[in-house]
Amino acid sequence: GTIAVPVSPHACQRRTTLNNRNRLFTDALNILAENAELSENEGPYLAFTRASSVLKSLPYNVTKMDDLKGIPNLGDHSRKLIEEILEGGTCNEVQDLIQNVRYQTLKKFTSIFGVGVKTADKWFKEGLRTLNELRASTIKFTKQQEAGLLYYEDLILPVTKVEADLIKQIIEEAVHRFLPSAIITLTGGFRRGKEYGHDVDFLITHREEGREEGLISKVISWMTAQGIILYDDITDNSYHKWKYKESETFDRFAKCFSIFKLQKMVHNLEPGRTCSHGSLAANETRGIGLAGHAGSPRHLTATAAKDKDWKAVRVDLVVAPFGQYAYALLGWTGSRLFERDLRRYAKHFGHMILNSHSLFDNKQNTFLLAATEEEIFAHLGLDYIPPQERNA
Ligand code: DCP
Ligand code: MG
Repeated sequence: GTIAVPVSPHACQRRTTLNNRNRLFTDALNILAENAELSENEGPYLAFTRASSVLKSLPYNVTKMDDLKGIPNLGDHSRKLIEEILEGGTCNEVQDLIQNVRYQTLKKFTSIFGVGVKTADKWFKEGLRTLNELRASTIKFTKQQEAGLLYYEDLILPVTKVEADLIKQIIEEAVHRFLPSAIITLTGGFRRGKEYGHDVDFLITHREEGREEGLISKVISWMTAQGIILYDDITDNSYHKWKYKESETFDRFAKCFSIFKLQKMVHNLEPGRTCSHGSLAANETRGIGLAGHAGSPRHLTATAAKDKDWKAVRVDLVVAPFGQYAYALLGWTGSRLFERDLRRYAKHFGHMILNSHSLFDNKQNTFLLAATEEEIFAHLGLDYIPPQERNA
């Protein structure tokens, strides 16, 4: 008979492509994970996320409980869910959740740029249920939330790979104006081969370390003058203030969370908005008018926003010094669980601290340098996993 290769309990030791053969189960588990996250139950959130992830990595469709023999990361709750779906096609707990008003409302509120679980929960407890109720309320929004509400309808649309590549060209043009040989890399889900994303993530560096300093504000200023930027929030590099032993969720690179104003291409019009509706020419005329007034979209009403010729897209720009580039690239490529398990693996099996800046070896009391992702995996004693197989 064949020798079964054991499935690792660590996402960073599994090859997970986008070809998920167990979507029926992973979709259900993701809903339970999401609900746990919205209730700030970290334990169940991780358990359901890990259960979903291990099923994504399997090279076969699960058709019977026996197919799960020896598969790690599946607790009683997750196994019960799989069994119920195998028997009847659905899971009651998931069906109930989808109908649950708290789940629906928190999911909607946290889909607003700048709104986290705590804020969403607070608004829910105050009796708020819809975006229009939020908009009509006396809530004091942050600048980020204001932008999130203003561009909400665009920002919930998936961003396509074509749009991501277009944004890359725009950023390249802007960056190269100030730093001609800067390197711009598409990271996040698109680097893992995804066709759609919720945003577009970029990493910027330059071979001569130090040349990248101050770049981000120049680039954003120039693009703002071009009318390309609808919102920006720049954070300066604060790595020098960091004690590397602090475990932090966020890195300390110079970065900008932004919203781009992306001109729609004619072939990019959504279905239903064809020439036969007779409004294409009118739209385009109006579109050109709008594009010329970069400052005014903030005051667009929901009605005026419907026929515009541009789309608001969330873009994250991160600038890394060249010596930290490989770590930044690994840290920003994801997936989130892959990153989490890389760090956990480094800590428990290598006695090392991994983050998006560096790898510190506690045994040798030294930083391990790396010019490529391959070298980082080697430092960790892991087989190299390419981005397309990090979709854990
Ligand atoms: N990241 C992380 N931990 C976080 C946030 C981000 O490790 N708390 C890393 C891994 C992500 C990458 O940054 O893959 C980009 O974050 P996104 O939220 O944009 O995630 P993706 O690009 O993977 O998904 P999406 O397609 O939804 O944008
Ligand atoms: Mg992304």
